[in-house]
Amino acid sequence: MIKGFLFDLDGVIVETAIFHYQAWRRMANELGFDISEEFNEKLKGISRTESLEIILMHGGVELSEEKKVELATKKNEWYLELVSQMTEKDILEGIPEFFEQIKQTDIKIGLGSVSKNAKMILERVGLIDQFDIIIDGTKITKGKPDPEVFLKGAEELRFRTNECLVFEDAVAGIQAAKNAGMKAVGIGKPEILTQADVVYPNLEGVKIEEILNTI
Ligand code: B16
Ligand code: MG
Repeated sequence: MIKGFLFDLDGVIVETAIFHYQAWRRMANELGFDISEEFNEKLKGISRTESLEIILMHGGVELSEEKKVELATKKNEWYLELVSQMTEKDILEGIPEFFEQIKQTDIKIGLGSVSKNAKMILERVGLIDQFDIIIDGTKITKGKPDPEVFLKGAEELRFRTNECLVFEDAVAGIQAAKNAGMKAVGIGKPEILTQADVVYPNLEGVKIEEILNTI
């Protein structure tokens, strides 16, 4: 029986991927190359340091560890400037109604995000109080597709892994759920999220009962 829902943040609750992309693109441009929106797909659910490595490899740029720390810090400052404009209008379609539905059940709500900025973003958009537990980038050492983020989520909720259901928009995130032994609801396109147990474009109009009967 499913007792807990573990939500990814970026791409499921709020659309911060565009701000990550803009900040990484600015950094790449300063280094003399560009990154496409298609390339940005590969960075979804991937930690800041791992994303930087992937981008530098893509641009064929080799840098010292010191310079990498400097660039990751700069990118985060640009990202924070962009997200500081966010309001509750940036919450993705269907989320407030879906959370209302959850409140009518005994299901607990957890966050499973790789982002170190997750709490700040949830506060900005006024959703932080909806969560029973929060696992973010400050609590984990391995990014998705490693299952750590979701295993810690189950542990903090005090549920077994198979009692938790993950909501994810990233291929790496669905893999992390599977690696944790959990079923996963994909948010996005079925042709991309092939490992998800069920896929919806977003949670608008989706009934909890319908999900639980499908997976
Ligand atoms: P930060 P999620 C992930 O969030 C993003 O998808 C990914 O693009 C980002 O690099 C990562 O968080 C780290 O974010 O730089 O804020 O610590 O999808 O796991 O909610
Ligand atoms: Mg995501």
